[in-house]
Amino acid sequence: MRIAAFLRGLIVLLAMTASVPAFAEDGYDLWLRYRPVEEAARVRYQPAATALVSGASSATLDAAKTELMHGLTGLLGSAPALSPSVRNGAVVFGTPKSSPIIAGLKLPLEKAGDEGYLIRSVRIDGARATVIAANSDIGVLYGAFAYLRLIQTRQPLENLDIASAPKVALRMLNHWDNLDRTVERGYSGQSIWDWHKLPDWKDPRYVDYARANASLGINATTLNNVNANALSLTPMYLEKAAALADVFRPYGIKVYLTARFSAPIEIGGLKTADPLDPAVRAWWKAKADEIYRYIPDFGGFTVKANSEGQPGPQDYKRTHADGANMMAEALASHGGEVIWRAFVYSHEQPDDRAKQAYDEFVPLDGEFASNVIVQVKNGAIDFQPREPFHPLFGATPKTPLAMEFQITKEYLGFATHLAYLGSMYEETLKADTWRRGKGSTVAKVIDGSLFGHKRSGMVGVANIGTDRNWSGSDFDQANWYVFGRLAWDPYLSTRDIADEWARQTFSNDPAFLKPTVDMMMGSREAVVNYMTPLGLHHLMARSHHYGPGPWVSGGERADWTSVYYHRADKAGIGFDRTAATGSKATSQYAPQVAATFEDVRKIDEKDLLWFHHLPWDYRTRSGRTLWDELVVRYTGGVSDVTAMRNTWAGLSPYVDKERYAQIATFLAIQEKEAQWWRDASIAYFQTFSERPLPTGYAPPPKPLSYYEALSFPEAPGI
Ligand code: GCW
Repeated sequence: MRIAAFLRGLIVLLAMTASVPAFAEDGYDLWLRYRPVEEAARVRYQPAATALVSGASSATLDAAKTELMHGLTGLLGSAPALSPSVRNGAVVFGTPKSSPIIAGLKLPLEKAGDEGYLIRSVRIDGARATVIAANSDIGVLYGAFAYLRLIQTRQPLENLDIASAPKVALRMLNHWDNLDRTVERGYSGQSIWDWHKLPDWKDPRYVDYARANASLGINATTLNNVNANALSLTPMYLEKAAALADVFRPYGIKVYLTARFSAPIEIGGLKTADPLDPAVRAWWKAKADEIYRYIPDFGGFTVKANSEGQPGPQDYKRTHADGANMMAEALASHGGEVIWRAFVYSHEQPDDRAKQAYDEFVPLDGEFASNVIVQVKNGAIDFQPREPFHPLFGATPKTPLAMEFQITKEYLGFATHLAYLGSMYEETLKADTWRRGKGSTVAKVIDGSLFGHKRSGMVGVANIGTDRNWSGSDFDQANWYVFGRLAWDPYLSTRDIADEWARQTFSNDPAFLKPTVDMMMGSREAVVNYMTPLGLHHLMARSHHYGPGPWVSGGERADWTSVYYHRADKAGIGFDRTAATGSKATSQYAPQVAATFEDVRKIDEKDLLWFHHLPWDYRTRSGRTLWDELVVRYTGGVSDVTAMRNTWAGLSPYVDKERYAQIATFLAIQEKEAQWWRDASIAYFQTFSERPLPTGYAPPPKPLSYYEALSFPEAPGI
């Protein structure tokens, strides 16, 4: 996407008269394609954007200027003039400090906050102009992207009066990237961080990564895997991380690193990592001081401790608060913070895994230092296609929380299945915790408003890799996009975001948009149905998690098997988590929520078997037995994918050949794998239900033993 290359491409494009879709695209440009608008739009837009008027410069304001220049040139077919003064069609951008013109306008910039922006149509000395104004340089850059989005999505450029400021302070990606460039649960190639060649070779891709994130307002990135390697805190790697931080700084993105709890032993030569040991505390303090010498605006540490074999404070009989506070103290004088993950559970603990994080963290509420944020996965197990919201949301009034969503599709079909995660994110954000009465939504916990926290966060486990299209598939780019947009404003409609994304990524043609957005909005529910309908969860194959494995049992830990979760037997299926007869996980929710989850007559059937073990003949609301309903849902999930394929087949006129073809093929893979999930799951559960399939529903074509024997030792992402 470098400018020269882009302009060359543009000339070629303009020289030819064929329609845009005929040109192959490889997805590299993401939603920042800036392809020429159609003639009618050009005539409408061009008079509003003939010149760029900037003021004093800075690295960030220069990035805004470059983006506006690049974007407007691409969209409108000619470069805007760089003008020192305002004339008709001027786009004036800056802060009151950088631009005397903006200072003179006395705009209501309080609406923009520290990071937001205003975009307004104004008259300056009689000339019609547009201002992109902010209190900070980064706000101007965000405003520049928002302005270009208006054109890319064909919004009017007249009478603009837009004010936007992020609702969530920390908007962060977590890369589960290892120093050897493998990516845990990554399905889009290798890590984009070329550690070996850093710090000298700074891949131009890093700039495009920063641009894409800044276009959404993402302002932080944890570069490395939470299953951490202490080496990343050694000088050699700090120098490399510093090089990345230098690239990202103009784009408002702060670098964070994961901190391995046992680092004082592994790279510090100490005998212990006990957080209350003075030598350990001194080591972390010195380490923090050292990091800030490399990266003066270092964000802080992201920590996974005492979870899935990672070291942590409990190894020394200390609490998570002891561990987090030790690191927080080391970072505090530099303005850094600790993002401490609540994804903790142990197989030595006999209680329901879904309850463990709540039991661990609720008693610690009030004990965390003020620069600690606790990061909580959307649900209590692990990024399943559907989970009820995590009971920790709203349960720790004194502790600011960050939402952790998974963007990479570990449990939703890797890179090939089309699953727009917007609907899943929205479902969690809109869930009502009832912790301060009706309307205490998860979104209000996450933006800090429910309990008045200034800092809180939204974190996404990235799906970015070296694949030319960044995310493994074109539609997976939408998941990065929707994550970022929701981090900025968790109240946005994810249908609107899908529409916005599809316009920028493919086409503004209504004949393309309606079916595409409908397909995206239904796609996650299709996955839920062909993998884990009715509240079932954790049914995937062992270890690599590719494909169905409801039969997974035995092995080193019960909580890594499927039978632990579905509990199917001759009597029925589902995990009894009720207070009356089960694990009592329902009691971890506010009484109003608990009462709904507890009662089979009140619970939404989407969560039925998450909380209840029910007989195969239990009557679901459709009137069908539970067994029949299960088969109907599994089968419906597959037919939904068939329908998606058909939809896509009708959209070839609107999409360039290369992207069209890959998506079509991926949908075919998805259909095949959906069928596999359905058949294998039905074959397996039928051994318990001992019932025939409802009339008209085809039996699995192969015996259960066939599905059980399938093996994929080299599946990606481990
Ligand atoms: O989802 C599970 C994954 C692990 C991951 C872990 C976590 C980074 O299977 O690969 O480890 O969650 O979130 O820590």
